Amino acid sequence: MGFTITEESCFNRLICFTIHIRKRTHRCLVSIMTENVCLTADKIRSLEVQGARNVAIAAVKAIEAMAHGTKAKNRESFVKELSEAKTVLFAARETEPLMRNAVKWIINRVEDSDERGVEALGALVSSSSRSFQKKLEASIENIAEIGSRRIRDGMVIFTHCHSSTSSHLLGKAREAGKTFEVICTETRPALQGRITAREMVELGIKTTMIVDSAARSFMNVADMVIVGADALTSEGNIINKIGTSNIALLAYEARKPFYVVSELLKFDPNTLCGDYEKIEERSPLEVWTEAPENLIIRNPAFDITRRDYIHGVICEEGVISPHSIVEVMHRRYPWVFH
Ligand code: RUB
Repeated sequence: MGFTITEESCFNRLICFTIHIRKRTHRCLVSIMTENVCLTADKIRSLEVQGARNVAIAAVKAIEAMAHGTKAKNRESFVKELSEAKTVLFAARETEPLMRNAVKWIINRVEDSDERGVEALGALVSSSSRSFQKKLEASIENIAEIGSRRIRDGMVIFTHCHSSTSSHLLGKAREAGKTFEVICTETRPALQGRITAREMVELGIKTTMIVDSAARSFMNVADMVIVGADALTSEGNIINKIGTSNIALLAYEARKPFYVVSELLKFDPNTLCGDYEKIEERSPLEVWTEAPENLIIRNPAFDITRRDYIHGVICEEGVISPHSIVEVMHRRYPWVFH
């Protein structure tokens, strides 16, 4: 099921180390700023930067900083630097297509340009990174605007983990003067539910936090479930924090609508070619630091919720059926398929 965190960080360190060695051998070929990329990758891996959107933004900012401080002497070495940064960032977390799409988009713009000068290419990376961030900003506003219309006074909204997109939507509904309550899970093992709980309380929303295993007991009092997403697949399934699929089943059993709020760029085009989205498996130490020897602990970070349990995907195109994701992607972001 992919790397454990220990193997994964070793893998990342190995890449950074390889870059470092190459840097010493071919002085000036690789910029010192690549270390900044390694630092960002570390923050992403350790969850200091958490949630698909924040991960993608941190990655494009790291690429931008690298391009800004590049010591590359020509186009070829600049492109090579970008490609090395991409490898380091992609390895930081496996289940993050938004980050992959964002970085690929920037690199494609460089590769497609006729510019030869490193300075001009650096400027192109900067403008691309900023324009990507602006697009993300516009998307989250759009999603919040659309999604908040589904929230009515007196509703109880159930949510899981921490999604900046869901929180923004709930904040928007609150801003519109709607009165509703939130139930959030604590989200073992990394407890991201506490981030959601804090945000909701700060927004003045009546909030109840429950342990993950209490989800079924509280589903009956909920009116609607809203969760974020890390990945959207070609079959219309969604991948989000471990436990999301259990909650979707509970919502189905209790006949409560289950909505996913997500930028469309979380779509993984490789799923169309038959690949499965990889599910990151994290360190067992996140689950139990002093576990008995020989105990096997599994700690997958995400799970797959089948489209059959998803009422709708609230995205920048509106509230869409999970079945139509590929079609909408073709229309809105054709470059993802290239
Ligand atoms: C976070 C998580 C979030 C999605 C969407 O997991 O599963 O629901 O990433 O977040 P982790 P956003 O804490 O392991 O990164 O809406 O902010 O993109």
